[in-house]
Amino acid sequence: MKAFEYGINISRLRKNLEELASFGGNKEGGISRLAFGAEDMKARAWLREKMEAAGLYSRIDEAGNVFGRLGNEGPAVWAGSHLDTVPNGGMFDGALGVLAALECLQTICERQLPFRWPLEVVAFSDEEGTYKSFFGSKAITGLLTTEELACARNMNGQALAHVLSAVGMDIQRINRARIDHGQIRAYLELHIEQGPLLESKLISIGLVRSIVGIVSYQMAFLGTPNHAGTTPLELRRDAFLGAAEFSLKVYDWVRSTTSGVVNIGKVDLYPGAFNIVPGRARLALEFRSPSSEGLEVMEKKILSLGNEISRKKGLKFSASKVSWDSAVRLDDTIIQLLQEEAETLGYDYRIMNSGAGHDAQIMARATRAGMIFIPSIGGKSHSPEEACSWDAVERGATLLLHGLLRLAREKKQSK
Ligand code: HGY
Ligand code: MN
Ligand code: MN
Repeated sequence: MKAFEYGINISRLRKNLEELASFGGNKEGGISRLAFGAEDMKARAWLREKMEAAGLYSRIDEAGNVFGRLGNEGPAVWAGSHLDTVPNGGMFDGALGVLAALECLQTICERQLPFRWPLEVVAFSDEEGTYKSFFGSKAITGLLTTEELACARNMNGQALAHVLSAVGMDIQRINRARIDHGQIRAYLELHIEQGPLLESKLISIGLVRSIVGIVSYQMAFLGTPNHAGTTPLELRRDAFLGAAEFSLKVYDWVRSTTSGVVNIGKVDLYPGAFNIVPGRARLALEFRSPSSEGLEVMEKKILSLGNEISRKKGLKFSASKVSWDSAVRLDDTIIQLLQEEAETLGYDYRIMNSGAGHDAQIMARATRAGMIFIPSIGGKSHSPEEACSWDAVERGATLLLHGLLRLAREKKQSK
């Protein structure tokens, strides 16, 4: 069969992406479809209907992951991503991987393209970490500990256990979502690049070799709240000034010394008034590195800067680890296979690393995992301005289809 006979239906995929964007869409053009919120739950129900209409068998597991299957029992080839977004995010991050996978299976089904192994679309829960990063893929692979589940909270302090029961789920049953790794033959994820590289080099496709490691911490500087008019500057123990000095020193050190990045994405001052010297400053901080050793070095230095600066300023410092996800290398045989398919299709490609986290980095611990990137316009993501061209979407989804068919037609055992 020639390459063009395998084409997906880009108008249908576009319509589905635009429809999904209405769940949680706001007036500024952004999307807030936070995990387990009302819009996320509506989107899951919508996806299940789409799956059934496409001729797939759909189900939802104990962790809220949504599946759509084509074919019978037995080890399956998976493709997907996530439906949840960051606050005020864009319409492609996650959604593209899920809906392109659905489009591929629908194409295979309606054109009756032959395959040996079943195929499965998956939409993982809470990839963005509203409560727990990679929650759904970790539940499936059995990587969530009871302790992690008990500690998982959102930025407002609401517990995961509480939100799950509000949507009819049960934290005690999450471990039932675990799937025997032998049941997953391989996993593919299509995603926007979320960075500037492909666009700047005019390259159509990225094939991912490794995914960055990510660590997040809640940190606090504690000082003394006091009157902002009467307390002399030199006698204050201002928690904000500790946090500010710490932030600048951490950024300088990371930039000058490491190959990683750091971000302080949320700062809360307490009590929070014009006329009160801040008694407490809370920071949500994450850092990333392409290597595990890099993460360890960064953790040590960042914590020691927190302690050093707080001591110097007469403050107290506390730090509590929220998550640690190591860097992973994706499967070389999958990269090779996608490379061959890209060449058949005449797509130019580049093998590259991902600075963003993805469910593929969790799935890589259970099966052969691979990722396809398409260019992000202006390199923007986690923002309402996130965009990519429909031609790029079509190329990415077509390559996904070709990759899935190769994997679903394999003769030999995968491992
Ligand atoms: O934060 C990340 O890298 C991903 O978008 N969840
Ligand atoms: Mn994201
Ligand atoms: Mn994503």
